[in-house]
Amino acid sequence: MTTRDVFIVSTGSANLASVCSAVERAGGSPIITQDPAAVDLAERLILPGVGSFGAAMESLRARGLAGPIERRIRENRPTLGICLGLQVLCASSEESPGVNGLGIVPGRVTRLAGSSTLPVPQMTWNRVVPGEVSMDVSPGWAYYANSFRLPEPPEGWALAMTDYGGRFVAAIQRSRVLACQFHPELSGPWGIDLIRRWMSGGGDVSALQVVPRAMSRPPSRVIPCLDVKDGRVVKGVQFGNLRDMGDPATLAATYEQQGADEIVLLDVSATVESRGTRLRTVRDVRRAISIPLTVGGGVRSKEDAAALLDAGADKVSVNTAAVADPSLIHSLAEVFGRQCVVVAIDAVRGNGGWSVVVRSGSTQSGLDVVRWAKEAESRGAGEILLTSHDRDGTRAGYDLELLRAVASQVGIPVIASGGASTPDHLADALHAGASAVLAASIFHESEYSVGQVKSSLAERGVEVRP
Ligand code: 0VR
Repeated sequence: MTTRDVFIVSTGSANLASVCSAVERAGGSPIITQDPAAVDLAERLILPGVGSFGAAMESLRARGLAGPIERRIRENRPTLGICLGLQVLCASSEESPGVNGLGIVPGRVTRLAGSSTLPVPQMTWNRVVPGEVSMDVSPGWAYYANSFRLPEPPEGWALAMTDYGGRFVAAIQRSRVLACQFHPELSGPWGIDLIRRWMSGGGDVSALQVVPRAMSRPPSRVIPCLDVKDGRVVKGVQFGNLRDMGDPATLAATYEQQGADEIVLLDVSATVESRGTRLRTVRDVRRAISIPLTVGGGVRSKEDAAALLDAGADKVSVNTAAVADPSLIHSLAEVFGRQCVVVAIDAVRGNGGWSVVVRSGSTQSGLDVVRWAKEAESRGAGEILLTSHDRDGTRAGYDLELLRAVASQVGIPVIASGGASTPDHLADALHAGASAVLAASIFHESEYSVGQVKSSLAERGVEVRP
């Protein structure tokens, strides 16, 4: 075992490729395992987790992993829990009544309250503020994807807090055991540095005496979209006349450096044969960035989703297949957790409202957009990616009435898409109720960098991650 090995518990449905990529960027050698002996002996262990509390605990117990994990944590051996990996250390969770957690941290995980301005799941960046006792977590911005959290800090642990309609535990640390509710592997360089400090035995991070600023509305996210056809980024107008715009991994890395909060990769290749190309593209983009990656286009089943998550996606987007079989939404949310499931809806105006089009805008579904968005939420969607087909690529701005109509009816984040060409367009969409703004042309044509757009948004009173 070299001193750079980091063992990662395979929980079956976690975003393992993202965790492996982050460990490599932090200078470690990731090794995925579900062997109880390896979990027992590992010098360093990461326990990632997406999905439900009950399913995770059932899986850990069924595979004989709960005991070795509990033992090494009680011995304070280097262990990093991520998201659900923090929650399973607790006694229980509202998410899965009757299921016992590992019980190392007293306390019950409860559901985020949310509000009209704070959608649940929390799918955005938020401030992390360490407490008085020094720990590997420094003050900064972290990416969250959670509907549940530990509200009360446990005794005897160093502590960092976040506020999302009320304070909750962002991270806890005791000796070399660190557990984060946020995703350090998706929190850019700040998150990689945190993983590096944890791997090396801790760094000199100054503790802070402040409490997190109360958050009444999460920062808005700016999300560049890479429409990819046969391994190349393309761009068209109303989904047609596609032009080559460059290499996906190169563009994604550029956008992350400019301050992008997430990347959406949309496979618009027509043929099924291109699915292999798609996985290679996802792996290349995953290796190039350490912010959340959503992949869509042609996702028709749990197997398609699992392949994309294994290749490096953190979320999958379903569009045509969900209209054809709405039960797909629930089955994806059940296996991967709703924070992994984005329902993409392409809308065209008509008859005083909007109707859903599928197959890249070529086919009318007969569904009303607002009703379909509400049904998608009720079936387990974590987010809605709402594209105006009429506005796509036209640079005429988002369809603001469409955004207001949907965002006022659902409690999950709505991502605006289609038509942006100026920072004002993005500000208008966010003021219309979108939680995030997706754009392609404005960035691919290099008229504005992501950083310039975010600066303009801040000047217009929109809270963004700096
Ligand atoms: P912009 O208006 O350039 O910001 O476009 C944003 C967004 O609408 C597009 O990136 C994307 O949703 C367009 N979608 C599809 C497609 C493009 C080509 C072929 C198919 C599709 O099926 O969504």
